Amino acid sequence: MNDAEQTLDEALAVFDFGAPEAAVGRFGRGHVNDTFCVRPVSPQGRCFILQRLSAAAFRRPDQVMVNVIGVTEYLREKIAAAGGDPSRETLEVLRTRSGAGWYTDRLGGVWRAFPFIRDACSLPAAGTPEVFAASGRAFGRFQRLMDGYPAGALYETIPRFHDTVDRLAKLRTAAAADPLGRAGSCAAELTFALEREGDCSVALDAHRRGELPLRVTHNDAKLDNVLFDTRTGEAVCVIDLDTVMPGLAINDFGDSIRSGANRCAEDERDQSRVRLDVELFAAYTAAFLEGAGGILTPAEIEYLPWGARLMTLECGIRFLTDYLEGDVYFRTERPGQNLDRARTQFTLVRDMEARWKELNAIVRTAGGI
Ligand code: ADP
Ligand code: GN1
Ligand code: MG
Repeated sequence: MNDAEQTLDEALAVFDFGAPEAAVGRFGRGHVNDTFCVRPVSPQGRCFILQRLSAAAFRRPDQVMVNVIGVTEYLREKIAAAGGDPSRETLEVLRTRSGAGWYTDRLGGVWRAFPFIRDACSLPAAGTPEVFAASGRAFGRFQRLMDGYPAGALYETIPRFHDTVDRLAKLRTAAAADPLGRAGSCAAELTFALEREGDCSVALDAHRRGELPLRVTHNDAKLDNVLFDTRTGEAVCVIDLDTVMPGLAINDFGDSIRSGANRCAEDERDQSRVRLDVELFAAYTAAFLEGAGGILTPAEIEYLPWGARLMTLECGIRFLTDYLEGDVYFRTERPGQNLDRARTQFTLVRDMEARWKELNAIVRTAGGI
C-alpha cells in the first residue's frame, strides 16, 4: 500500500459513516481537492463525500475548515428560517469519531467529509438557458443569504485570490523563470494576457474608489459548484465553500459566466468552437439578479460585464501560469491541458470584448438601470 492509499485508509477509519463501506472511489471533476465518494454496502445506506484538501491551494487547511463550518452552520439557520431543507440546500460537515471537524493525517494532509446530497449532481455544461438560470438563481440567493454574515469571522484562505493585477505579475514571473522551457510554446497567449494589463485593475480600482463594496462572496462560482436536483432540474445547493471570503459580487457573477455561458469544454482544443453564448448570458443575468433579491447596488450591476471579462481573463492567466510552472496547482489528465484551458479562457475574453456593447445592454435592461 502506498502513502496515498494508507492515508485514505486512515481517513476512512476516522469518520463514522454509520455502516461498512462497500466502495470508495474518486469522484467529481474538481480541479483542486482530492474527492472520493464513500458508498455503503446496503443500497438504503447513506453515501458520503470524503475529501483531502489541496496542499497546493490552501496553506492553512485548518482555517479553510473553520470558515466552512462557520458558513454552513450559518446557512443552515438561514435556510431553515426561510422554510427550506438545510440537509439538501447546504453542506453539512461530518464530525470525526472524536468530534473534530476535520482530520490531519500523518503526512499533514487535511481530510473532511460531508453527507452526499442525494438525487442531485453537478453538470459539466449548462445545456439550456433554464438550467443555467437555475444556477444563477442559486448563486444570487447565496449572495443574499450571506449578506448578514460577519466578514471579520472569515480567514483569507487564499491571499489575493481575485487580485487580477497580482495574478498577472505571477504570470510574468513564471514566464521569466520558465522552469520547464514552455514559454516558447505559449508566446501568443502570454502576449494576449500582457496586452490586457490595464484591464486587470478595473474592478479593484472601482472598489478602491468606493464604487464596489466588499461582501461575503463565494469566489469559486463555477457551474460545477452547484448541485442540481436530478428529478426537477432545479438548483439545490451551492457547494465548494473553501474560498468563501470577503470579495466582489461581480466576481461570482463573472466566474459563472466564464464557466457556463458557452457551448464548449473548459479545456476545448478546437478554439473555433469557443464562443460566449449570449442567450445563456442573458438567462443567467436575469436569474442572478432575481436570486440576489435587490441587494446589489446599481454600480455593482453596472460592473457585472466587467466581472465576466475579468474572471475569464484571470482564470486564463492562472491556467497559463500553472502550465509554465509544470501543472502543480490544477489537476490535469493530459499534457497541454492547462494551456488548452488558458486558450479557451482567452478566446472567451476576446469574444466578450467584441460583444461588449451587447453584454452591457443586456445587463442594464435586466437590472433596470
Ligand atoms: P474541488 O474543490 O476540487 O472542486 P468540490 O468540493 O467542488 O471539490 O467537489 C468536487 C465534486 O464533488 C463536486 O463538483 C460535486 O460533483 C461533488 N460533491 C462535492 N460535495 C458533494 C456533496 N456533499 N454531495 C454530492 N456531491 C458532492
Ligand atoms: C478551481 O476547485 P474547483 O475545480 O471548483 C479553482 C477556481 C478556478 C477553477 C477553474 C480553489 O475550482 O478558482 O476558477 O478551478 N479553485 C481554487 O475551473 O483555486
Ligand atoms: Mg469544485
